[in-house]
Amino acid sequence: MSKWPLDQYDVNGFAVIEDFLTEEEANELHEAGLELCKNAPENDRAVFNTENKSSHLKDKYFLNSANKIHYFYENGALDDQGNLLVNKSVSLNKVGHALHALNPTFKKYTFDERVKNIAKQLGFKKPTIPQSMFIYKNPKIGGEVKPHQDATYLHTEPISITGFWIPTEDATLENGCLWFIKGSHKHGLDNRLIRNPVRNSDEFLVYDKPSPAYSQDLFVAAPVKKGSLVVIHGLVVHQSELNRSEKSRFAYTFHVMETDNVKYSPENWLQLPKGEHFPELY
Ligand SMILES: O=C(O)CCC(=O)C(=O)O
Repeated sequence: MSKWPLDQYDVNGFAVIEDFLTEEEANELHEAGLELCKNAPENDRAVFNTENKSSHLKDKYFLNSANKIHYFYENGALDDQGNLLVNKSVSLNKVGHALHALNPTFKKYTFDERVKNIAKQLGFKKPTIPQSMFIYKNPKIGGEVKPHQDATYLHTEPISITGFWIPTEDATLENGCLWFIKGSHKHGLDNRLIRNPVRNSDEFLVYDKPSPAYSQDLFVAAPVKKGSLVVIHGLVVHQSELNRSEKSRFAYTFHVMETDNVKYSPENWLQLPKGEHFPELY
């Protein structure tokens, strides 16, 4: 069992556990990400067609992905008809959001005993897994992830969302590692993304308050080796930069959430159809 740097997590809002996966295990996850890309269905790209009421279809494709494996492309990777403008191998931004439920390899690593042990040490009593993603951050095209707190997107009362982030290749300053504002999990939640209460609006999702302009001087880089686990507090502000390098930076990530005396917000974008439940971690 990996040593768990709980003190580091409490102080900084994130913790790095090196060698969480063996080299072979990280390679297996990496291969699973490559397979997703190879098998990405061509018809799903049609939702990105702007002549075809695209933004609505695109939003629905996103909103309906809680119990599916959906494919999201990099800006500039597709034309208006959904045709590829770049090589397929570098076209994807991410795949989500039910890899942990539907894909055997991602399921195996999400529900691994080592993950359960970390969750127990974090104090989770009845945790579930609401979502998972494979993030590609492909060479030259991999987009930035703007500064955010995960609880902005997956809100619970009280806050309980916790990210588990595992790169399947070394995450470096060059290829877009994570950056954090250390200790920012102590300043509270800045804003929320919610389903738009205004019916018939073109915008399905809206922020309840504008996102703050976090100073870039506050961020520290967290380069990590492949197979490391980065545990991310739901309130810590983090980001990743554009990948301008020649190397990809694949990562598998999922979120853990408490359900014991915790309410998952019905305003969150991620909702399962009635009668379905997020899978329990233990
Ligand atoms: O993988 C990345 O570059 C960013 C991931 C992230 O910020 C998140 O999943 O909350």
